[in-house]
Amino acid sequence: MDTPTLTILIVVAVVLALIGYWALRRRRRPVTRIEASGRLGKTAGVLGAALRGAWDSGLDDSTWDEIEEGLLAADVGVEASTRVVQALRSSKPETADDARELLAVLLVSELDDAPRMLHLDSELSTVLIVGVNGTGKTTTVAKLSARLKRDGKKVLVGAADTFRAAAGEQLELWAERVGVDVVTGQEGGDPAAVVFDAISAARARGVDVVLIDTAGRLHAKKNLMGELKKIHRVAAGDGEVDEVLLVLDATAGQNGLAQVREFAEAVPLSGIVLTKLDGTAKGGIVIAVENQLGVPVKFIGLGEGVDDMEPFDPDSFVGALLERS
Ligand SMILES: Nc1nc2c(ncn2[C@@H]2O[C@H](COP(=O)(O)OP(=O)(O)O)[C@@H](O)[C@H]2O)c(=O)[nH]1
Ligand SMILES: [Mg+2]
Repeated sequence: MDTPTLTILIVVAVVLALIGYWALRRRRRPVTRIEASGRLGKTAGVLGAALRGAWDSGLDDSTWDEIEEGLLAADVGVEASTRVVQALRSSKPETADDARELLAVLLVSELDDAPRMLHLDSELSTVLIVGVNGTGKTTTVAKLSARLKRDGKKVLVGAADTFRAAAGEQLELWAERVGVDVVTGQEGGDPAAVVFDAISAARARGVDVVLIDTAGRLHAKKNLMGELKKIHRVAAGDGEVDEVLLVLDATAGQNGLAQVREFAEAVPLSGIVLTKLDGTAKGGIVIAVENQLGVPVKFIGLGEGVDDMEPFDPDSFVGALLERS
């Protein structure tokens, strides 16, 4: 064999090997795997269980109705559920296994493909945590600071929920437990002033990331939104706020979604932290949230402890929903 032929053969062999390796890797990412499934609590396997009857009776009209009902019951939302079932149906899968695999693909494709990591590239990065009272903002600040600290970042938290003294104390307690600096204000004081102080302190101490906890009382809505805008302005300084994360309680379902539209109008959201997924069987809300707010879910809350938060991964999450117990 002459040299050019040999070269071509080697190149072809390498390309084939690469394609094979790639295909194997794709196959090895089974949609039914999730490390977090144990922690997802009631949500894990919720669709798998609801749909067991649908698959087992063979694929006919009632199957598609049952799937749609299952998706709606899991809080996926009407629009996305209809879209997914229509696509599934019109693709005419021949076996229940094919249909289940396609359902997973369709559900994942309903989710945002925007990057889900935090963008904290500034010399001093600022993260604003906003959302309705009781959704888990303060806990999320604690969880995020623990995670960032683990990544080697120097973190400072600012308690800009000055509405209740207890809110500042709660954050102080967390900060102490996690081992990060905290700046608090006077009860009833101007929250934007706390933000200013927190950022000044962070700059002076060579901090990498400042996390700002805010108040979320909805009964003073107008006031709250004005306050948030001011907080955002102060946090941005001459630049921009690196991340504005909306904390949303998964157990509040579609109602919770309706409540947060005003937040999205008041400040430019960059991500969502969906909390309390351990306490609901309606994990499909992730899909409704992204569909309706157009902002990626970056983290999911899976408990009250400081380590009970994970980055959101669409493949493994959908896999866990569809798990068959
Ligand atoms: N089960 C569960 N509880 C959570 C989660 N996140 C927060 N909580 C609880 O929800 C309650 C309100 O949390 P908090 O951080 O004070 O909410 P905030 O008012 O938005 O600051 C507390 O009892 C938290 O322990 C979560 O992911 N799972
Ligand atoms: Mg709070």
